Amino acid sequence: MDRRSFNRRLLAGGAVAATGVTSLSLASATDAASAETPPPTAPAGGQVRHLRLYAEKLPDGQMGYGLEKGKATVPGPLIELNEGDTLHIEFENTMDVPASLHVHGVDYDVASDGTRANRSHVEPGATRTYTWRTHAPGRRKDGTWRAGSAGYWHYHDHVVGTDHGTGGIRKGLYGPVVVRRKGDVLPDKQFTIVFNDMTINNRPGHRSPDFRATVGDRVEIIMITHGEYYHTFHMHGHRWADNRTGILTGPDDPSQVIDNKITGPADSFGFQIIAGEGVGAGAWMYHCHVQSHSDMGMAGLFLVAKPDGTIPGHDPHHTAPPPGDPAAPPGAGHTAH
Ligand SMILES: [Cu+2]
Repeated sequence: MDRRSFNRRLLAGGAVAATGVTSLSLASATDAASAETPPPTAPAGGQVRHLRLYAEKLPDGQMGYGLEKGKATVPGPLIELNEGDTLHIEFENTMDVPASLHVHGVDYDVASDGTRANRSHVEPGATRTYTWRTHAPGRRKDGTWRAGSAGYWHYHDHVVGTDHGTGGIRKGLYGPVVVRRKGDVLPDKQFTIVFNDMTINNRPGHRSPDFRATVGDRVEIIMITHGEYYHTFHMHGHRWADNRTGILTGPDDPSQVIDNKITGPADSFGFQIIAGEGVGAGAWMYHCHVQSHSDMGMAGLFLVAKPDGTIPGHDPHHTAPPPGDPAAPPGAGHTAH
């Protein structure tokens, strides 16, 4: 992937975080609609990349990461790498409390750990460069197999509130990381869903984000859990393989096919589905399947439209937040898509 498309995908991730939907697509609309042509795949890694990331206080009292000043979102921007890539992140803490950037899954020196324990946090107004490295799988000299970095990972603050970042995570300082292996199938659309305490993406109960796609789109879900509770992530009408990519590698892949997965704090996984495959367009629920949690509002909609844009049986006003609801940022409501 060249630098330009890398940046575009980063920005696409930001759009997902901000509005719960993105209209950007890697493949053309006809590719997405047919699912008959081979999808594009990830190239080999090995690039050195640079990124600026800001930690900011948001107007509603939450905190977020953003690629530009004043553009922080919850979740933070999607950061994508290919195995072998190195990413230097110039991280600026614009807040009035110390903060950090701590990542799961990739390789980093202790200076990029993002904790007070090794003084790799960032004081208010200061900047620090964090370096993440990734590697392809391979055989060690002792003959054992070393896993590659590819996977669905995440980053978060490790400093705000406590030395574990409990306050920062609670307020929204977290985001997704995807590391791909050469040949991994690339999606048309990507959505990040974070169960954080009893919220989805820090939205209050019954105001969870909806995600929108068209029948045939290859949709990637990046699912992360934070906070105090265990949850089960369930999607209606769609299934995935419980393996690294969520896609079966062939008829003999022994991975279990599931539509529900238990997930606890700091877990992350991802998968790709073909929107509406075998089931058609509609307002498909996704939710935590712990019954009291879904009853308290940990549920949203995967809105799969027909090619003409209509969603059978879906009344966009039925579940919309009340007018003037301060919990619904502009553009984030059910009817704003
Ligand atoms: Cu739950």
